[in-house]
Amino acid sequence: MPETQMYSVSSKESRPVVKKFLARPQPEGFGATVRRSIGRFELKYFDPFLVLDEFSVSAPAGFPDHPHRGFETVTYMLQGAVTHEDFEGHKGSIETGDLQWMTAGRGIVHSEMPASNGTQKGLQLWINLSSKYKMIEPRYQEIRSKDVAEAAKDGVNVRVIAGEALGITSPIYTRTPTMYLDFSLKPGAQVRQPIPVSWNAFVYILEGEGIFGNSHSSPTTAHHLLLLGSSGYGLEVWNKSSKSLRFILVGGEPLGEPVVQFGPFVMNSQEEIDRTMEDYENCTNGFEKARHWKSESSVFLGF
Ligand code: FJE
Ligand code: FE
Repeated sequence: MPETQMYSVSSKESRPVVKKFLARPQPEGFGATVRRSIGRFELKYFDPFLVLDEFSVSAPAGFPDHPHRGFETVTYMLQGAVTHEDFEGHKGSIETGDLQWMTAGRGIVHSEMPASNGTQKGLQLWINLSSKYKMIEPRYQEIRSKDVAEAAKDGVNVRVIAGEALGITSPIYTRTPTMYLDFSLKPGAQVRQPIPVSWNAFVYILEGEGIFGNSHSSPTTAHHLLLLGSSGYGLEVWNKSSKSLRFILVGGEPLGEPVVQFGPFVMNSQEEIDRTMEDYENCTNGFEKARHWKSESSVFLGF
């Protein structure tokens, strides 16, 4: 058999799971809790992904006024609602199933606080921007739950946050090429999802237990992150349990650039970080409107 044909056979197989992490709860922000899987010590960066937090927050805790520069934050609500307010007057609440795709670019200062009583839960993913886009104008893309692209087939439901699945495409524009899929599989269901070659990809399990990559492997349960290897056409998943399985599958094109991070600032060099801290301190180069701004929730809570 010619070599190319042999490779095309193996490329029909699933990407393997090469690493598995359990994300344990840790304090973050002001009295909030996150299960951080990407962005912690053992996995500082999974190009182009900087942070994946499964957050849980109840009033009066939250994430009061803070800046961002050089990347995008994607907030996807799982339960309850979060109110965001930024220094340009952009304000609103995102509720269960809603999505906010924020391109911080050269600078955003905002607060993210619980919108109601009870526990608010969601996912926040930080996606790095390439050097040529780090200083672009900030931009929001927001989608209400009812407008999220969704498809169902043979016990599989997918919500397409970014990219394409089961013939459905998300309207979200991703500056860094990204796919973000929210899958629910009924007991006995199975799915095969292509992933672009050369992209990094991971799974984070939200509910239930699933078998990923190899049908003979042992099941993985909620709050685990699975890093996928680079061989194979995509991912194959089986729900052999008696409960439904929910997980996200996220993939992105690696940037292959140096990353220098200082908290919510992510640039390519220490020099750029130093300049960013000056810009934030002096309210320049994108942080002008931070000078006289405080979010209403921070004023209300006395921050
Ligand atoms: C933070 C910088 C930040 N995880 N999950 C430093 F941007 C944040 C921050 C968040 C955050 C917000 C939401 Cl809504 C959900 C998050 C980090 O705002 F906590 C620190 N310490
Ligand atoms: Fe933020």
